[in-house]
Formats: sequence, C-alpha cells, structure tokens
Amino acid sequence: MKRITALFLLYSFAMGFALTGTAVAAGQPLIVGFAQTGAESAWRTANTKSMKDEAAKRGITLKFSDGQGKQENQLSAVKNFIAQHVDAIVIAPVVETGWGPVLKEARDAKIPVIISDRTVKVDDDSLYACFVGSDFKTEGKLVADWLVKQTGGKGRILELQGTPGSAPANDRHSAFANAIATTGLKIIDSQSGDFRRDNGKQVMEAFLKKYKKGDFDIVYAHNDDMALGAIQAIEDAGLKPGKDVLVVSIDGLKEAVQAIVDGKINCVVECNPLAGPVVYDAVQKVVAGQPVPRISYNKDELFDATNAKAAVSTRQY
Ligand code: GYE
Repeated sequence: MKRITALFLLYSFAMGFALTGTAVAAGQPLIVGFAQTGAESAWRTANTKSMKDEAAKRGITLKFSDGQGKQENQLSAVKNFIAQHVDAIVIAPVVETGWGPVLKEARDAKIPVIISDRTVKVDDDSLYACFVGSDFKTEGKLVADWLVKQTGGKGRILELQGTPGSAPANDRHSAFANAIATTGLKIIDSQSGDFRRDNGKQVMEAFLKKYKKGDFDIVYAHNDDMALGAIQAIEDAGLKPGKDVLVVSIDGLKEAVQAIVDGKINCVVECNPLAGPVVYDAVQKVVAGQPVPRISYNKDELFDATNAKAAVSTRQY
C-alpha cells in the first residue's frame, strides 16, 4: 500500500514537470525575482516590507534586489534572475523607458514579468504579463481638483517633482497640469526632489530664497516625503505650512495624514504601497497559466481636514 502511494506521488510529481516544465506544478515553492527601485522614501520602505512579508507568508522564495535608484542596477538584476531561471520576475521600474530589450530576454527565456508600482513604456505591451499598482494620473488630477475647489481656481504653485523620467513624476505632473490648465492656478516653478525627504527640504530652501511670503500660495509635492521635508524648510523660514502656504501631496503616509490633523498639510491623495498580496496573486495566476487583467489599479482615497482625524489611526504605513 505504502509503495503504491509512493509510486503515485512520484508519478504526480513527474507529471507536474511534464505538463508545465516547471517545479511549480509539482508543488515546489515558487521562486520570484523582485527588482525593486531603491529605498528613497517611506512609501518604498512599506512597499519592500509588504513584498517580503507576503512572500514569506505564501512560502514564496523571494530573490530581492535593491536597484538604488539606478536603472542599470535593475537591468542587471533582471538579467541575473533570468540566468537563475526564476519562475517569475517582478519589476518596480525606476524610469518608464528603456525596458524593451531586457523584457525580450525574459520572454525568450519563457519567464513571465509582472510590472508593479510604476508603469513602463514599451512598443509591445505583450512583453509583460500585467501591471499592478496605482493610477498616478488620477492621483494628480484628484489633487488638482481639490485645489480648484479650495482656492476657487486661483494661486501660484511651486511644484516638487519626483524622480525625473519615472512614471509617477511624469503622470502626477501632466495630469495635474492638465486639470488646472483652464483655471487661474499656475505652476510658477518646478524642481525635482527625487521623492526624497532631504531633497524636498533642500529644493524648498532654494525656492524660499527665490520666492518670499506672498510670492507663492501653494506647494504641490509629488510625494509625502518631499512634502514633509518642504514643511520643515517652510517652518525654518518662519512661515506656517498649511496656513501661509497650502501644502498638497501624494502617498498617504501615516505621518502625512497626522500632519493634516496638525494643520501643516492640507490634502493628501493616497497611493497604496502594500502591494504584496495583489502582486503575488497576479504572479501565481500567471505562472499557473490563468488569465489576469492587463492593468489592475488600487483604489486610492483622498485625505483632508474633513477625514484625516478619523483615518490617521488606521493608516498601515
Ligand atoms: O509615490 C514615492 C516613491 O512609485 C508610487 O515612489 C511610487 C512612488 C511614491 O518613492 O513615495
């Protein structure tokens, strides 16, 4: 009897391999390579933690690479994953362009790629299985619409942009700019703070040398870290963020929602970094040959003085 069971198990195991050619179908742990952007912000820290924690929970072996904000590092990480014959590759691409060749290499090696967090621009969308993340254009538009409503469509804006060439910086700028185009709201200056808190502070300090109180009305930061850095600079200059200057940003860090409660930030649009569950759901389906939507967007909320107090205690990041 025992021998029959053992033989049967051996048979199913072998069939698993035969049917799909991977260890996955034979019940082996899935091996996933994740080419992360870097560690530039609190959002990113939460994203990395979610990806690692959820992999551990699901018994997925995660090969993690920190790209340190450089595409070349991410490209070599992906090439490495291909050489190691991982079951699937997840990329959170630092910039939008330049991914075609490496995606072709992955396709030739029959390794599916899931694009997570930031979108890519490629000629052939079938080079990756799907995209899972937030809709940055909607985020930028939500911030703009909120400002139009609050200001009656008037005000001079200083913009703190994210990493040049990244999807969130491109989309949060263009959708915001489009949404205010026919109003009296104007972007009077724009600089990149690379999604980093320190850089946000430095860029704001430079702005405050150029523009005095009364020369500008609004600071729009592409993420909360830069907004929190900017607030520091605004306070150091003797101004009151949230009062003398409206401050609006994107991400929804607990710290930023608390800053709304404290009256220093006026509006924050959420961008959910807790991607682990949705990303691995997609990975597992793709590897099993099941269909997945090409694009899955998170549902992101907006926080301002009307709801921040109720929301702050439930923020997970
Ligand atoms: O908004 C920012 C991070 O790609 C959506 O990257 C992400 C952005 C996020 O550094 O805080």
